[in-house]
This record gives sequence, C-alpha cells and structure tokens, in this order.
Amino acid sequence: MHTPPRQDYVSINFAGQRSGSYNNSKQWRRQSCWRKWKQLSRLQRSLILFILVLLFICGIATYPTVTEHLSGLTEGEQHTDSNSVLRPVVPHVLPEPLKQARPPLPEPTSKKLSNRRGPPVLQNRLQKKGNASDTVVDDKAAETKKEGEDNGVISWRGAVIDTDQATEGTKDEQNSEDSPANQKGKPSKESEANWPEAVQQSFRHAWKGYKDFAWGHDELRPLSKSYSEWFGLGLTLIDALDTMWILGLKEEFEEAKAWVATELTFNKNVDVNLFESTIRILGGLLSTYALTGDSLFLDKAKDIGSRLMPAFNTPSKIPYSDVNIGKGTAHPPRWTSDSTVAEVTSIQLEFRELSRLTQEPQYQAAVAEVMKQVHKLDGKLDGLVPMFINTNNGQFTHQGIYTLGARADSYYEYLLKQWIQGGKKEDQLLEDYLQAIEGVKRNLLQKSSPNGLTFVGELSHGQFSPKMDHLVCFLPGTLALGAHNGLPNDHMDLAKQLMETCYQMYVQMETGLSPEIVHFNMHEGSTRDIEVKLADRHNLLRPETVESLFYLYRFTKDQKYRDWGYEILQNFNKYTKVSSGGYTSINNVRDPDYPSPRDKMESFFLGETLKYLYLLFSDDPNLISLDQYVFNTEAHPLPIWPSTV
Ligand code: DMJ
Repeated sequence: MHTPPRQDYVSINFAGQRSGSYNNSKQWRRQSCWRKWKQLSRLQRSLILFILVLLFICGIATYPTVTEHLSGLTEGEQHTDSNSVLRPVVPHVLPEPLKQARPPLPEPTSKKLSNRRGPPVLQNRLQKKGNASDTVVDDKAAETKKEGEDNGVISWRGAVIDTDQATEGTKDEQNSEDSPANQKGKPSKESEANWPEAVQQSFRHAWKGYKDFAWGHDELRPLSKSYSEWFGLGLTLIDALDTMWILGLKEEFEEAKAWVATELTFNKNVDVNLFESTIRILGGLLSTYALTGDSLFLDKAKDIGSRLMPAFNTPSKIPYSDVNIGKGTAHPPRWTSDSTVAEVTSIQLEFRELSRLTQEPQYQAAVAEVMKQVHKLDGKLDGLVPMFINTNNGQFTHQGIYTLGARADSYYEYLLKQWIQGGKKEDQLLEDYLQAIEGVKRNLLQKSSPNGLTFVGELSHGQFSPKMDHLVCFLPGTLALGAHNGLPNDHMDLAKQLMETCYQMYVQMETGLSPEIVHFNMHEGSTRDIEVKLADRHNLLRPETVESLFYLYRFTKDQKYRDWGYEILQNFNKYTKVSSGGYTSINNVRDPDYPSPRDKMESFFLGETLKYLYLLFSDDPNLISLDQYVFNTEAHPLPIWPSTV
C-alpha cells in the first residue's frame, strides 16, 4: 500500500494550475498572485509574513556594515597589490600636532654607485599593542586639531601639520604667493640641483618613522605610531635595502643590514603570498646582493627562494597563491583554486636570477613552465590575457575581461623584462609582448573628451569601460624601455602620450596627487576629461607614475618629466607627510583641506616611489644603467645577464 509521505515541511506550489492560454497582462498577474496567496493555508501565510519581516529587520540592521564593507572592498588595493587583495578600510585618523624641529639636513649625495592580500589574521595579529592605544592617539589627535584650528597654532594641511616640514625648495619659495611651489607644487628651476637631496631627506623622514615605531615589522602606521604585520618578515626594511644603497644612505643601510644578519629568519610558521614575497623580499635581497656583492643577501635570498618552491606543487604546475614558509606547504586562497595571472607571471625575473646565481636549475625551470603554459593558452584576445588562471587545470578562468591594471599588469611588464634580462634571445617572450601591445592599441586605447588624452581602458565581454587604474601608469615606462631596446618607435610615441595622461591624473586633482582609479569622459561636450568616483579617491603612495617618469627622462632627457616628478614629490610632502616620522596613504585626493590619512606607509613607498624619484633627479645615467640592469616590478634592479656567446 502506498503511504503518502509525511510532510514535515510547508510546501508552496506556485506552478500554474489553470489551464487556458497564457496571459501576461499586469492585471492578470496581479489577480493571479492574489489568488495564489489566498490558496495558501493560514500557517503558510503567517510563515511567509514572518520571514519577510525578519528579512526586513536583518536588512536594516546590517545595512551600515554592508555598505562599509563594500566601500572597503572597492577602496582596498585591487591589485594583488598589486596588489591585491582586499583590505579592511582603515578608519580615518588625524595626525598629532607638530612639536619637533625640522629634520636635520641630509649628508651630501653619495654617488657610490630603487582590495589586498595577506592573511587577515596575520595582518592584525601583531597590532594588538598599537590597537590598544590607537583610539587614544586618534582621539587626542582629533582634539588637538580642533584646538589648533581654533587658536591658529596649527596649520592643517592634510597629513602635514606644518609647512616647515615640507622638505623641498627654500622657505622663500614656499611662502611667496606667486611662487611656483604654491601652484600645486610647481618647481623652481634654481633648486634643481638639490632635488636628489630632497628625496634623501624624504627617505630619512620616512625611515625615522619606521625606525621609531615599526622597526623589524612589515609596515609603519605613522599616525598611531605603531605597525602592521602582513608576513611578519620586516617587509619595509627589506624592500628599502637597495634604495638606501642607491641613495647613499650608508648609516641607515648598515643598521638595516645588521638586522638582516641577526634578526631576519624565514623559519617561521607563516603563510606568505608567493608573488608579493617574491617581488619584495626575494627581489630586494637579490638586488642588494647585486649592488653590494655581500653574500649575506644571497644566502638569505636562497633561503626564502627555496622555501617558496612548494607553491609550484600543483596539478597544473601553475603555482598556488600562498605558501607556508615554515611548514613547506602551499595552498590557494580559501575561496577559490584560481591564482591571479599577474601573480604567476611576475615572479620570473627573480627565480631566473636565483638559478643563475646558485647554478641550481629548479627555480628557473618552475617559472619557465608557467610562461610556457600561459603562452599556449586559449582565451587571450590579441595577446591580452584574462585575470585568473586555475591551478588544477591550468586554464584561464573568468574569461572575457581584459585590463592593463590590477591582476594583469605586470604580466606584460615581465614579458619584455625577461627578454631583456636574458640578453634578448627568447623570441617567444618578445612575440607575446609585441602582440599584446598591438592588442592594447586595438582594444583598449581611446581618447578622452574634451582634451583628447590617450588612455588605456578595460574590456568586459566586448563592452569597453573608460576606467584606468593608477597601476596602468607602469606602461609608459615599459613601452619606453622596449623602444630603447630596439622595439618600434611608435611604442615611444604611445609612451609619451600615456605619460602625459598619467601626469594629468595628478595635476587635475586638488591635492596634485592621483587617485587609485579614474574614469575618462568620452562624450562630446564633456567639460572635464577625468572623473573620480567617491570610492576611488585614495592614494596609496604608489610608484607607477614616477617610475615611468624616470624611464621617459632617461631616454628623452626632456626636462618636463623631472619637473612633473618634483611636483609630485612636493605634493607627497604636503599632503602625506606625518610630522613624527613617515608618510601615510590618504583617502581623498580631492580634498586638500582634509585628505583623510589612512595611517599606513606601504613598503613600496621606500622600495619604489622614492627610489625612482631619486633616479629621476640624479644626473648620473650610470647610476643603475638601464643597459646593465632591469628593474623587477618592485623596483629592485637585477643584472642583465652577461652574454655567453
Ligand atoms: C608594487 O608592489 C609593485 O609595483 C606591483 O607590481 C604593483 N603594486 C605595487 C605598487 O603599486
């Protein structure tokens, strides 16, 4: 006998029970819904109403958290900063008033010879001490600012409280109403000889903050006078080693070297991101070895390099994003088995160099295998790659989206740079690079309205978006480097046009500093070329524009590139410098009165931004000659391999 199943649940059947022809008129739909509703039992109706009310209450309760979270995701570095994984929004904080004197003048320049990631738990683990006092510091700072404003003692200029702290130019330049320095940092030609020194001074100021409040930790939090950990490996210190060497800051370099010799250990149970630790730590150690010849740095490079190798043990040999350098285990992010294309294709310069130095082929073999596979993959558009690749099957995922920004950017950079590093013999790398640049021209290049700025937008399933990340501003420099190495002249023309656009991304903002992302107007009749969405107004002290200025100046000797770089340095000093030491990323480049400091100095500010500025201003073209060195994507110069033929 058939027993009807027990119904422990309430079933609601919305399937049509009426015969007759389909009628989709509004009235029919309204009547039909009402009829369905009335067909329900009282219990069913009460249950539905109860659920709806519950959902409504939950929605109201969670709305602020959700919007805050979403804005955090948008604001977070999208790159795998590059970065990227998505970081929590840092609460707005105010600096404390300036009490100390102007930093000491630097010693003369020595020409001895540059939406984020990381396990969230780790990021915060070592902040406890700082966190406890953060609120106090912030509150105090806020109070002090108010008092200061009231009695006129404090001159509030964004993160910098006192114009005396601005390091560049003479006092006269800064104070005169018509002085170029007051027109968004326009430089005075007379002081040009001092510009390298101004960068040294900025570096010392940043270093002071790191040394006083974050020594041996990953990143300085200059406003709360504390630090944050990402990998717990002294990231800023390692990223800054070769910058100190290049800037001739010997004392600082020796102190840092002593820390590396006595304190730095990679034998730690810690998850690190393969790409970030390769470009910052392995790259930083290898370049410091190249510059100094000190075997300490090579030994440390071997140590971290070998500890990163488990990342390549995947079914496809496309590496996982994360490695535990203590346990020797690797894994993808919790939510996916994909890796980011830029990440797996921007570790090659470093591992290849490690193999050359150690004569151990496994490093180079592992990263060459990745390039070989990516070269052959379906899913590219005229040489442009998607943003994700699966570590199980080795195929691109999330296909149809093409960008030169976050998650794809340094793939293109490393095609060219590997070709240069290896002595311009690896034709496949060059072919892929040339094809990709043609792909950019065909699919992503447009001009804005009304002033016709050339920009690189994005493509999503055939739909063009006029969005450009600041990260894309590496491209003018890379194109110029290619042209310098014999690639077509029109690459240099395009480099110059894009350089102008990247500069405009700074100069058109009220602080003279670029936002993280801009949108270009393309409609006739637009009144301005560049728009910035609210969530994109932050500046993380990124290097890409000054990096490109350095290349463009080296190859053209056009003075304007130096002038632009100097303006940018002045604006960093004006809006991001923190009086007690360090520089901070800011939330709003459009508000010079309240740029809203974020309380974080990224390691690449010392590793890249200040290094490229110094090299831009240096008159010595042999200071890291571009015919002898190739910079990795974190500005660490690695030797171009001597020809063996
Ligand atoms: C750096 O870590 C590297 O330059 C990377 O390629 C991109 N993101 C940051 C700087 O913006």
